[in-house]
Amino acid sequence: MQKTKKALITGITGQDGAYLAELLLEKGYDVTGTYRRTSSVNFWRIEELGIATHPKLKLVEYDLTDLGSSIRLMQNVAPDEVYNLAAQSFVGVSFEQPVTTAEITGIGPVNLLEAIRIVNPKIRFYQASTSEMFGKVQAIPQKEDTPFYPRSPYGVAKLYAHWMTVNYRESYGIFGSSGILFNHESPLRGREFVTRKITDAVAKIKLGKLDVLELGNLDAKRDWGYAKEYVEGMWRILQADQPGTYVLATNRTETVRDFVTMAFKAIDVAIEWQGTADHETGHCSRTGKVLVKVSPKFYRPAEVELLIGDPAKAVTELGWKPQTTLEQLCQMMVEADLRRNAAGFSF
Ligand code: NDP
Ligand code: GDR
Repeated sequence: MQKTKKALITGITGQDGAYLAELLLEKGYDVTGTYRRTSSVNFWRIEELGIATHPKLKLVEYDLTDLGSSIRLMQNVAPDEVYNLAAQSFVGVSFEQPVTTAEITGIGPVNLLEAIRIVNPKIRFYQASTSEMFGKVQAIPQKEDTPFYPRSPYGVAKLYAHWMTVNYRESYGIFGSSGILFNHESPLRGREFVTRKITDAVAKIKLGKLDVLELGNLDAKRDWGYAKEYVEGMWRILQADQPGTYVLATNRTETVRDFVTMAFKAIDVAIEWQGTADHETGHCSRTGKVLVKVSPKFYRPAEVELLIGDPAKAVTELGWKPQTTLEQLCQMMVEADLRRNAAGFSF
């Protein structure tokens, strides 16, 4: 009989952690998920997925910045696979808190790598790398061998963790793999990120709970996929025969403005755009009412203007393929936010 596999997921309270836990439980894994000690712990995502009290899911308190507890965690859980999803993951905040971001997002993963090296170098390790490492892009589309040029403290911190994963693979033979994941969204996305901010606002506008949606740079282009499919890619990355680096992306890019238009279309409102830069506004084509406004307070000190990823390596080597279109994803997010806002849900 095959032994039950044990997985450790850091950051189970986040979007990807919740979906990955759901996937691994479906696959029969014993899953340990870590959450941070805070004044009010937030399990809304795993509760919404209906897995919070699953008998094969164990939740443990842990902070990625603590080496000692990383070692004890590895000893106590004795996992076969570790998925490091924990991070200070919001690019905007990383400009205001660069040191904290470096400690959590950059050095944090090294605590886990050290713990693996000390406790059991056979443990497989997944690092959540990011398209933000490409930053000011050096090639279109971006692939595994495209040179990096991060444009935020978050991107720089992630690049350090990415190279440390490669370094532990080459120095100690640890099965350390990196997924360079492009933006992936879902109804479980945090409301600070632009897609969910938009779909939540569109739902509130529809329900008469908000007048105007204020956004920053509407020209930024992103390659947006569906988070549930991306966590499946993470799992495939750790099932490969050899450790490596893989891009997961859709190979389609759209502007923030396009996503706004798409989200309003999901509630049958056509948006007309007027003005430029700081003065651009989006109007309802039927009533003329201003529904979207640019507010420079959401601009970043340095911006990543264009991301589009080529997932060919993951498609060929892992059999991974994105399926959900951006229109379907956007519709799904707007519908979820309409349901939640109608029910007074506040996350
Ligand atoms: P979220 O921001 O939704 O989740 C981040 C998780 O990390 C949360 O559970 C958070 O806990 C936890 N965390 C933060 N700081 C610490 C710490 N010091 N110790 C332990 N845990 C901590 O991110 P996503 O789920 O969207 O992303 C998952 C990972 O993938 C992140 O590393 C992100 O940077 C990376 N990534 C994400 C992409 C995306 O498009 N979603 C694309 C590429 C990479 P708490 O709930 O307490 O804040
Ligand atoms: P990103 O995601 O920075 O790509 O990082 P985010 O959704 O925050 O921004 C995407 C683009 O939209 C522009 N934008 C705004 N962004 C936010 N949050 N709020 C606004 O009001 C707004 N207006 C315009 C941004 O300037 C940017 O260009 C996400 C995170 O999940 C990272 O952890 C992950 O590594 C990358 O995706 C890939």
